Amino acid sequence: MKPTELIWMNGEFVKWEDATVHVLTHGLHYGTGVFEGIRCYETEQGPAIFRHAEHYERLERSAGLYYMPMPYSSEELRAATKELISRNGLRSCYIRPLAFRGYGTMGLFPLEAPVDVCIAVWEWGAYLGEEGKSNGVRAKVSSWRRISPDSLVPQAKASGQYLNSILAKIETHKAGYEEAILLDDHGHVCEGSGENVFVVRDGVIHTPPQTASILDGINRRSAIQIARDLGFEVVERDIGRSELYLADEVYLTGTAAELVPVREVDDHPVGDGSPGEITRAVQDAFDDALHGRTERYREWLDPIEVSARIG
Ligand code: PPE
Repeated sequence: MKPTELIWMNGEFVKWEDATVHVLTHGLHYGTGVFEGIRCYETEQGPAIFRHAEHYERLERSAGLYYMPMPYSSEELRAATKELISRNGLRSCYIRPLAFRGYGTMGLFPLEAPVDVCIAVWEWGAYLGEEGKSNGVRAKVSSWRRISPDSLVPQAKASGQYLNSILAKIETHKAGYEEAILLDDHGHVCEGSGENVFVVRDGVIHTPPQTASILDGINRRSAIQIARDLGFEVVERDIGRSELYLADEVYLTGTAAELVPVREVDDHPVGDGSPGEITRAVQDAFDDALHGRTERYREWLDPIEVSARIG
């Protein structure tokens, strides 16, 4: 990764190389952290952050689900994010806020451990590759099931929960695929290792419902609205594994990945093995929304005002 100059840490702007923690940080041992992934895009109005407020609202909710009081409000964190992007001189970037149980107590009772918050920003290109974004990725259904709501909180974006995604990612990578699709504990299609999933059959777009242990993706919601605005029918329902093989089109959405077509699942070509028409239509409209090219979705972008911009 390419370092930037500054990182925001507990209210201060510190040098990238000085943003360090003690080895006995609680979150490092037990995964007691919550985080977000957000993107800032270069638009005609200058740099603008996509669905900024929604991401910080989800961070606060994730923290609450793990009984972690946030020492800063969402408004303070949004202001800090904008200032951080400006001070680093970035026009577009990935934004990673993290709140975690800090140094001071060990053991599984975390409520007395301090909560530290940091925000880092850096340039992050196509998560699943430029080639994947244009021509689609090859995916494999992982043997690892997505974390069940009996054991963890699928709707929380919590650090420790990502060990599940990481096992799935490693398994599929070693098998020679670019992305993992996880089933939920009932065997229904759930999501990618870091993306929500959409399946197109007979002109209708389907995506797993909230009850399928998904992360309630902000891009999932945006892509649903965009597809409906384009006139497509979008249905939230349980999806069987074999429907991935019989689908006309499959695509993934996420902040890091944006919208990525899937061209093969378990070595079965999806449709004719190249991104289909509906995927392309939604992907193009989604890309326009991200970059502020559509009036209708401009309210989803939070521009970095001139006053917050330095240099
Ligand atoms: N499911 C999971 C498990 C997930 O991690 C993400 C985002 C999504 C769905 C899509 O959510 P949203 O970004 O709100 O549309 N994954 C983040 C982390 C990726 C990483 O490698 O780190 C992201 O895309 O930023």
